[in-house]
Amino acid sequence: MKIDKQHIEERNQQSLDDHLESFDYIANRLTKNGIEVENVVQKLADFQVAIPSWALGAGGTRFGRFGFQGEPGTLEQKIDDVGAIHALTQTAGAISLHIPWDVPKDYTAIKELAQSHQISFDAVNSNTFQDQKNTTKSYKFGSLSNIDEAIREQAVEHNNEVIKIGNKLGSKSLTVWLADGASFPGQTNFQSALKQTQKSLQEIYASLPEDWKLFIEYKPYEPNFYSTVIQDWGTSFMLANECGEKAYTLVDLGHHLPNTNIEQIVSTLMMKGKLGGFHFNDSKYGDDDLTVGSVKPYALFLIFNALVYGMENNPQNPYPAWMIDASHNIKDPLEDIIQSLEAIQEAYAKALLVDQKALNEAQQNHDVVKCQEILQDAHRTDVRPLLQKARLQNGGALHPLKTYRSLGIRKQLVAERGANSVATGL
Ligand code: LRH
Ligand code: MN
Ligand code: MN
Repeated sequence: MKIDKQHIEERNQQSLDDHLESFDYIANRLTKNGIEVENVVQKLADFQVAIPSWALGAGGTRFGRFGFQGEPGTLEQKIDDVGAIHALTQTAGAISLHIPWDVPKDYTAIKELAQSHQISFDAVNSNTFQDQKNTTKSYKFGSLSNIDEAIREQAVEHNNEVIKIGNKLGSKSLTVWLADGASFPGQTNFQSALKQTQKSLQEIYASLPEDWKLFIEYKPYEPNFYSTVIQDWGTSFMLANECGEKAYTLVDLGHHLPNTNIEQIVSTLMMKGKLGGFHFNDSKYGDDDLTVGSVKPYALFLIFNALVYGMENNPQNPYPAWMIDASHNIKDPLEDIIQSLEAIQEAYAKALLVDQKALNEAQQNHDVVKCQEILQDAHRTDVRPLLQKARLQNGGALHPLKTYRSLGIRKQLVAERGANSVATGL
């Protein structure tokens, strides 16, 4: 399945006048305020977010899963889905694979297919939170932290294998997320679990190719409910430092206890040059993996404000790897991802509008009201015409979601794949 560029252009023509009118209005207003609009649009056009292979099908909960018709049943189909999203949004130029859910059979063919969609391979993710068919040891009581050396070795070996697979595809980073922890007090010894994890990560780090990065993800709870070995950014940061300069912390928005100040975490990590990757989603309670920006768009804006500041002021921090990490229980996954991309771009655009100089001055003067006004003024600006302009510039759709629907993409996918196809993953 491939979307014809011509069809996108035809749809764009229908609303081009409306777009130009609204773009002119906002561009004039921003220019008057000293914003270089072209510059903002270019930054938006360049901003690319990886799509995880597991977000293309229906996720489900432990209470059940409601499949979505036309789900991608193979890696090829997953790449096609990302290709469709990218064609419409021009913002999803990469896919992130989870191993062993997505082991390619024919590497050359897979790479060619991705190339034909202008998609690259972002971070590869290892999986030691589920037992695999071809393994003999169980991860029920942990993987990299396990007290049993043979289990740790199996988990390290799996990560090494994932690096090899990623290397053949052109990936440049490995993301490790561990479910390791304890569900009951006394179940594990905190110190030995952490020590073993550090040792195992150092072993994986030793197999990392020169130009690769290791991303260490943290999460406070789930699936273990009493403790998680890598529970917070501090633990991840410490482990990254123990591994070496190619190891970084990965921030997943859903992996924080309620009301955590994530923008402050972002700032600290960037100041220390250790923010490597980012997983976008939104949540009401925990790791809900909801559509980005659907619950707390202002919090997302504040996080982007910290990211923009870091990207402009912290050359010690590499350009972060962006990814959506979402799961869809009741929506068409592709529509959900399109909504997420729009929310990410919106928050980024608004953060780019923040008058950093004025904010700094207001901070120096302890003018708290002005500080808040500066942030809210940027946040209240309707930046959607800027997003449209960036997409138009790259050959995408002015209105990705409307175009997705009017082109009947889901119908085409169902016709091609059937109503009962099931995506591998969560
Ligand atoms: C864990 C997580 C991690 C996994 C993905 C499937 O909650 O965020 O990134 O790889 O979900
Ligand atoms: Mn994640
Ligand atoms: Mn998660």
